[in-house]
Amino acid sequence: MSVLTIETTPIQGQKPGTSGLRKTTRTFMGTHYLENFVASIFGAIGGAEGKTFVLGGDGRYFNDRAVQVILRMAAAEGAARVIVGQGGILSTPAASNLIRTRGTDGGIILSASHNPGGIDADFGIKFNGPNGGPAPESLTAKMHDLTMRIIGYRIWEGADVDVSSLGETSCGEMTVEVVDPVDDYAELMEELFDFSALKALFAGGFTMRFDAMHAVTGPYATEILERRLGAPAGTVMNGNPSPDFGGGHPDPNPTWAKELMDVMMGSDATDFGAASDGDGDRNMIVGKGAYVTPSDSLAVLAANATLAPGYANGLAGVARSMPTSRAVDRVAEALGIEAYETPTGWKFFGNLLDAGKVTLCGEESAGTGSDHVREKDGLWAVLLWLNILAARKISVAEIMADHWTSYGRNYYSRHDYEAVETDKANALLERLEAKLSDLPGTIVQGMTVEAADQFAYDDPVDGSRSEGQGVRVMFEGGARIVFRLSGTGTQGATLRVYLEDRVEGPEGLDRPADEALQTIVAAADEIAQIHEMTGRDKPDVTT
Ligand code: VG1
Ligand code: CO
Repeated sequence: MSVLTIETTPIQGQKPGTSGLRKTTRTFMGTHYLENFVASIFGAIGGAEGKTFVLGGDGRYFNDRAVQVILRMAAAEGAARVIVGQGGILSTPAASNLIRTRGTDGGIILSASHNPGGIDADFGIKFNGPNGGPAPESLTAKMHDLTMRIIGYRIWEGADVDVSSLGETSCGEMTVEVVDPVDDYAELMEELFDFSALKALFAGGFTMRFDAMHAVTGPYATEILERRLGAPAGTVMNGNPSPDFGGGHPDPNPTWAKELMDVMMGSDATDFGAASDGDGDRNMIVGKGAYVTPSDSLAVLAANATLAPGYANGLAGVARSMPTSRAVDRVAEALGIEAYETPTGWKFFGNLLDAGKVTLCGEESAGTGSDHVREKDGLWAVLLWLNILAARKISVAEIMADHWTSYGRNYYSRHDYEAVETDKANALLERLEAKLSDLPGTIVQGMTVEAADQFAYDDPVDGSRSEGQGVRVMFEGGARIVFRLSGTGTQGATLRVYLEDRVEGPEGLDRPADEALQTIVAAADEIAQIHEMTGRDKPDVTT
């Protein structure tokens, strides 16, 4: 048994996007594909020698093989120890937590998150640093640069490592420690939330459904909701993870979590409904007959966070990604705390969290989280909602109505045009950028454009600048449209159009969102000529 040096050549396109490197599973299974990227991760962080890493993934097809390759490459590079979730499984927030609590040099997470899994679907890999958060752009750029120059990589030649039993084993001279994927994470949740109040809530007959969508949160939700909090068996639905997520699309939104939506909008609705995605970092919140948009959820959590023990001392500040609605800004204003606006992707929250500038963060794409880890966290959001419901003893619909009465409402929707030809999508955005300076002052669908720009972010902590993060068109009165291209897709381009309108109240706070946003939708098409430029009549997914 020995370390082998394998010759390789650069593979085009190994450029991490919004959240790591995401490609079709077959692409990852291609010769040297995974290996080249892993070698470039190790290269970008200055080598693996003597270091300790966390390793795990969402259990999708190829997770098990990738774990074996990465263990053998880490061993060949001289890593001291790799902490692996049993069976190669770790949810993204649980991996972030382990990186932090064990003080490791970082971790490798295998997931394409909300993208479908299977041999004909998607796979992904990302590196998180010692703070538990996704590698910043400067580091992912270094990885990409190394993939363009790679000539070889090292790998330990040996049998597969048994990651199915807890405890220590080895791979070459490297220690492999197999841990329970759920334990440490569940402990952390017990520290943040009032578990005795939550137990009492369920004991009092409160009902909920948690849709794990056949993905990684199944075991986490079953342990926490059913075992530790005493929710009845069956509270967790689709709780058995499978490598292709039961053939579904593990994206918790009304389109893909239709099974749960049907329950919650029907006569058998429970008091509370929630779902999470492939790797457990997203959440969908729905009450009896009341869907909560992620942007509103973030605002409600910020307004009520002090009801949970972990946040009883108040929030340092909040942050949201630029396309996320500005509902949370109103809460921050009322609380007298700072609200930061960052580009899309959790990696931009890391510095703000590390510097203690913010406590809660969120994105319109169903991601919410706090400074307890450095990733968004699906179950955490569900538990914070439960904690709030237990304390306030009113329904989700009542919480929303009360929130809008206090802060006004930001009607919000996102329209996705998927697998658009890349040329057409680029042309649409280029055309839009070219006319940005002419837009202010013009009237579109009866609304006056106040400002229009291409969003750039200057990180207040490290001074780095990220440009080209999406086109914003702001109207007088608080409406806004954002256009950007997805950085997580694997087929063509996905155009995301984010639509927002602001109503101060007290009138007009309880309209259906699609109806309330009709003018904004028409304005978006008029400004970007989506129909002409893409040939699409309507979006593929509306959330
Ligand atoms: C999408 C979302 C973004 C999220 C990212 C990763 O990115 O819009 O808010 O951070 O997915 O989420 P994009 O570039 O496709 O718009 V996850 O749960 O897929 O890691
Ligand atoms: Co995810």
